[in-house]
Amino acid sequence: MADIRNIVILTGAGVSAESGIDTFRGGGGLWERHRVEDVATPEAFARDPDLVLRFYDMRRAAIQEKAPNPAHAALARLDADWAGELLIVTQNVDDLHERAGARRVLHMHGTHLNAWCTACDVRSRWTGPLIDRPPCPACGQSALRPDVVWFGEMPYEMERIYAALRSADLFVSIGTSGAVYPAAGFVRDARELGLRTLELNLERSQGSAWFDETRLGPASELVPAWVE
Ligand code: BJW
Repeated sequence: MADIRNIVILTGAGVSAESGIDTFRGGGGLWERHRVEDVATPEAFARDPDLVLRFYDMRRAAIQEKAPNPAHAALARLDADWAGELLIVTQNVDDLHERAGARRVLHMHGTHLNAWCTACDVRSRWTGPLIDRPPCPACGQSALRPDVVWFGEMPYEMERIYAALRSADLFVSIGTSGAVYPAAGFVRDARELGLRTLELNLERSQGSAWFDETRLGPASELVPAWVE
């Protein structure tokens, strides 16, 4: 990495899989037990808010019992040691990057640890259940939803992500299937911008053909090996 100064790292569910958090697709993936369109769209929330809130309450509680794995730890070491620009863009709504010690983390699909009030638009730290319709700490109305990005909604901080890509030399994708846009398109954006591209994944993804290099294996092994 001698010629690399600035890095953008995209992470997906695969980086947290070995912490015991289910991925979304493939064997044992979340959507096999809950159809994505039943839980992860604004239309689903309007149609059956109890189902959606129960689903997210269950996942929020489960995530809080999990711990970072060696992949999160290695990225946190890289973040601490890297003198150039570095941005970990995670699609994950868990906080395992932060709990491992990483600081330069952007949650493009939101976070389980916030609730978003649809009445007053304020986001508050929220680690408990939402199914009982608790009042918003800011306005007192009972209109809280999980602060996550559903299909059809705009992912967060896209301008900041594209700005980081424009000034980076290396794009690394870790544990994501390349099935969901706009994140799935970052590798093509990176190539057009002239970045080097590296994929670390358990198996080939929908985007593998676009990377300069793909290394296959579990994130808990591949990420520390790449960072050291
Ligand atoms: C391991 C491992 C181990 C396992 N070690 N690896 C047609 C074409 C293009 C786009 C669209 C289209 N039709 C609709 C769209 C847009 C739509 C979309 O992409 N749909 C697709 C289904 C086609 N996207 C949107 O609506 C997005 N918004 C949007 O586009 O706004 C407009 C816009 C336009 C232009 C610019 C910007 C915006 C919003 C998408 C929101 C996604 N939300 C979710 C739910 C979040 C809340 C929650 O957690 O419930 O985000 S869906 C779900 O998928 C979640 C994830 O972040 C996301 C990605 O999943 P991820 O992380 O890749 O997980 P998996 O399970 O798919 O893959 C795991 C990988 O890990 C696998 O590859 C394994 O091999 C690997 N692995 N174990 C290493 N141990």
